[in-house]
Amino acid sequence: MALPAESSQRPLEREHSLRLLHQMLRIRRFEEKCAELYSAAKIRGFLHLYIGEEAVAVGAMQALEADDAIVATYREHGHALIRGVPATSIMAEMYGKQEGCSRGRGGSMHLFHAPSRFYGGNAIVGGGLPLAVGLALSDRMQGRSRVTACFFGEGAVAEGEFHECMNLAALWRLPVLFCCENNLYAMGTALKRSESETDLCLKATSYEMPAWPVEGMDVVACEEAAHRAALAVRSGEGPCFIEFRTYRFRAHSMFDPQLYREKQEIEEWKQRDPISTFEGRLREQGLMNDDDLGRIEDEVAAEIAKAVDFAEAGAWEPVEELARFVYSERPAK
Ligand SMILES: Cc1ncc(C[n+]2csc(CCOP(=O)(O)OP(=O)(O)O)c2C)c(N)n1
Ligand SMILES: [Mg+2]
Repeated sequence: MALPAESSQRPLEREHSLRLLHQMLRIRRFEEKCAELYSAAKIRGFLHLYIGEEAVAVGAMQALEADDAIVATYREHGHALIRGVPATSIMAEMYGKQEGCSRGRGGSMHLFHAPSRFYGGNAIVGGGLPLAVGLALSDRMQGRSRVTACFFGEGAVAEGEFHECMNLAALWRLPVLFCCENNLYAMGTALKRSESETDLCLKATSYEMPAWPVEGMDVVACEEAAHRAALAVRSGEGPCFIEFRTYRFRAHSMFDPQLYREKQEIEEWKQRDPISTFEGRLREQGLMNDDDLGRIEDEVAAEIAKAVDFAEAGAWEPVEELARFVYSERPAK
């Protein structure tokens, strides 16, 4: 029997709670804008939205320090934003402009920003896990007290890489915080159709790694779990695994008729929207009023408008530069 997901009953503090709400709204509004720009053919290629899952990235990232590293999947716009990658350079990347954080060469699925230690944006399912283990190994060998947070979907547990990474990270007690975003589907495949054992924590525990499930629609529960896990990882106890139980409200990507799930199921999960439920909780506790929410929405709207203007004004990389970086450049002598 899978464990019940941890939720949070802790009393909330106003300033911090408003910051959490602000962060979740930044992701939601940024991605709503991306969907609109995709329809207008301003953004091309693939686009995977995180809408519905915002509490996971926002909550989990609260436990990370500036020096820690992050590895994410192709559903990573929110993680990049919260990590501090400027919205302007993310939007320019979505447009394919050279001012983008990956010089317009990566697009939506390959956001990358070394100054924030944000190592992608990885399109290959499970592909981020070995990167995270390698980053953590390098920290361990150089005696640095850092955490690498690795976000991945539950679809990755079907990959051999997942098991190799769990094993090595646990065997060598590497400082990795494995953040599994279990939204129940890998494209159109429900977890229960592809896994003989659907208890993901049990898989991690079989590698002798502490693992527990968390209510992924509750930003405070996500934050508490991440703090607890990051503390253990940072203090040298080895890796931890958190299963964030969440749900994506939109299609897998922009082309997906969603024939694999019932509309009613989507509607039921929307009742647990991490943003509106948190807003409700704050209002109930007298921690937020209409003015607060209006101010936050205005700030978010201004940030996104600036990002779009920046991307619009950006330049395409000149054709002569296209082969640049195929080989590394020698530093000037
Ligand atoms: C190795 C590999 N196999 C298949 C794909 C095609 N693919 C893209 S997304 C995806 C589903 C992944 O689902 P999950 O890990 O649960 O993440 P989610 O999209 O739900 O966030 C698949 C199979 C891929 N990108 N990489
Ligand atoms: Mg999934």
